[in-house]
Amino acid sequence: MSYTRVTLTHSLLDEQRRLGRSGTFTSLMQDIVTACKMISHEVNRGAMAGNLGLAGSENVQGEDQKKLDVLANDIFLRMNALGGNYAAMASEELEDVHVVHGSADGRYLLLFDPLDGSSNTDINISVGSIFSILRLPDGADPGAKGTFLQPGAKQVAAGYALYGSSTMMVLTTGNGVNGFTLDRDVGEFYLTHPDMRVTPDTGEFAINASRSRFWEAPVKRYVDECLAGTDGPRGKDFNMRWVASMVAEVHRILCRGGVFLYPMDAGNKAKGGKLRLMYEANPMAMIVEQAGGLASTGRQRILDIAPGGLHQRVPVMLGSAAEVERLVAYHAEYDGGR
Ligand code: P6P
Repeated sequence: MSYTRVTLTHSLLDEQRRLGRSGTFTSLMQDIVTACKMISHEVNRGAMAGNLGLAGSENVQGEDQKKLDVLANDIFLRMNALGGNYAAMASEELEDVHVVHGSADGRYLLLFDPLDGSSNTDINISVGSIFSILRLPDGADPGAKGTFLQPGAKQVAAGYALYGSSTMMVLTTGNGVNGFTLDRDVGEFYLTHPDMRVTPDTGEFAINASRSRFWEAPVKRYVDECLAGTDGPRGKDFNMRWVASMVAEVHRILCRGGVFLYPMDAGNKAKGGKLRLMYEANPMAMIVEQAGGLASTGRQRILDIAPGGLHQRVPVMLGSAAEVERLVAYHAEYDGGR
């Protein structure tokens, strides 16, 4: 039935015509889409292509790189340099900025986590790629880290690819959120989830509960109330999920609501938290807010954070608006001594 569906390119062109925009977004997205198709192919080949296991190297985060981390990073860098749209790129896997030489007319910056959730690659659980697009400010040095340190509210587009039971791309250019599914036989992404919305209420939360001994009081209060179920202050039962793949958690929230928490806690406070602001929290916050949800540190809207470093980590609480509002209220009560 692919012939009856709208392709990702057509969907972007429709949006540009409707919004009177230039042809920028279509060309900006083309190389990202090709990179994600290539990564999907390599992830899906898995053991058959010898793609599993460790690469024998560490990334800037001090994390052991999987072979697929390195492969996905190389694919993103190479494919997105070809289109000439990007003046420079920043990756979770690289300490420094990657300047795109010869990209004289590159007016954008691309930031990405090439393979998020890669601890799952060897156990065949969903992983994904996350990307964020910023403008190159006039006269700015594309090779300077400071050029990238723009608040998430400045993103012109954000999205992710989810390499799951099907490969999907979810994308926002600031005018809602659309989901596309890859038809491998045709090699095209087709619009299958138009205008994705996060339900304001939910009965499902996602957190790594093995860290409960480290949590701050407002987080513990929130989770304990969910666990108390119908007999507790929430008066209803909750379900819990934890995939250890942010892309999979966010996608579930876009599909059926929910709240995802990776708080800063006593165990990761020295690093500022677990998730990275520039290429994990910011793009996911833009997507969730564009779908009617909220994204906060518990004390600040994520998209308002003035970045202090390219690999800065932040607390993340995002998803159904009523739940994030509750978490923010609990943090305010705690900070206010109430
Ligand atoms: P933990 C994956 O490494 C990641 O950055 C997110 O995708 C995921 O939500 C989180 O870390 C998982 O963390 O502590 O459960 O391994």
